[in-house]
Amino acid sequence: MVHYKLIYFNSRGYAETARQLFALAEVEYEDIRFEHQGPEWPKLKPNTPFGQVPLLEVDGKQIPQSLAITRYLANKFGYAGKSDEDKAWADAFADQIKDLIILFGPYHIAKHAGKSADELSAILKDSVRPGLEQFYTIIAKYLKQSKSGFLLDSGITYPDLILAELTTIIDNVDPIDKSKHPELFEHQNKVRSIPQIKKWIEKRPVTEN
Ligand code: GSH
Repeated sequence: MVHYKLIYFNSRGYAETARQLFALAEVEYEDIRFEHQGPEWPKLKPNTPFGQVPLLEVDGKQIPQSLAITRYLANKFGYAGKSDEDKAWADAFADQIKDLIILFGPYHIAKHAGKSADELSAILKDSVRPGLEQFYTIIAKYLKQSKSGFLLDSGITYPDLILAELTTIIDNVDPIDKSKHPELFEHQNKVRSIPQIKKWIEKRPVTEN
């Protein structure tokens, strides 16, 4: 049996989609977590390929970068898309969502720098929300026309997991207008009510992000 070890800080962050893929496929793995400021990270960092986590170990062989890890697991477990074209579209959705995460960069930097609530709201309003609205409109269009209720007609793929987790996080930071974008919530509920995902969400360690 393949031995998987997923190494990350004690948060959902960049490792959560990989964890959800293990849950969805009901594949066992070691969910190794440590605190950001703890003693483990400075020792591990020089022994990681890119000096960052998450890191996946497959029978001791290292794979870095969250999207590479996610795609690898999605391919292994059957959640990368059925045809080559579906795979390309799944990757395109994942990349589109990654662009959205980049959009939140200035907000995260300001938050970590301890900026006031007013300053954070101004950043959200001026530099995040316009891009966010554009993203919601595009994604909602694909969800509306999907035959499966997931991003692809052929059923769930790994970007559905990324999207559902992200809309949950964003909704906590900057509430999404439910009447304007009902598809995003329908999608989120659809993903989160898959029995394996529901079970994982109920049992996963509670962390801030
Ligand atoms: N593009 C990378 C990915 O998607 O895996 C980003 C990974 C990343 O930013 N990791 C952060 C990290 O390892 C934690 S969220 N920080 C510690 C450090 O750089 O020393």
